[in-house]
Amino acid sequence: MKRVITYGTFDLLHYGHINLLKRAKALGDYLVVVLSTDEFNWNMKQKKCYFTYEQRKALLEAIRYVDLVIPEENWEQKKTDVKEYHIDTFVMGDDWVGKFDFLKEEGVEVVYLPRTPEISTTQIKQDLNK
Ligand code: C2G
Repeated sequence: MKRVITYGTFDLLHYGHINLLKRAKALGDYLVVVLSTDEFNWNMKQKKCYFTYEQRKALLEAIRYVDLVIPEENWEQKKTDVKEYHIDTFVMGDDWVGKFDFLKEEGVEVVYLPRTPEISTTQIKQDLNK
């Protein structure tokens, strides 16, 4: 049982997120998604989410590739998360390339996947405002 983990806000869920989750799940058998809480988004990522944590969690739990959704409350929890959830592989989009290589020291494979081009929550909001 190969266990994979990934992190994100996943607000205004779109096909770029789905592509990431699909490819992450394909790297193992069980996918843990660590979902940024509203507080973490606002205080640490300066992101104002359209959907609340509970709404974003429900959306993610409805995705066939996702096995478990847990909260992301700070930048430091990754080291403990990978131990607590017996993670084999950590996956993020390549906008984060290199940022989490320290997890290799925990015996975790670190994989950065190409982002899906042209789609982003920011783009969606801009297009809707036109
Ligand atoms: N993503 C993607 N293609 C896009 C948009 C997003 O592959 N067009 C990926 C991102 O690279 C990320 C995941 O989808 O791996 C979630 O994206 P966000 O919700 O924007 O996540 P982010 O705000 O980068 O949070 O501790 C890490 C942070 O929580 C990551």
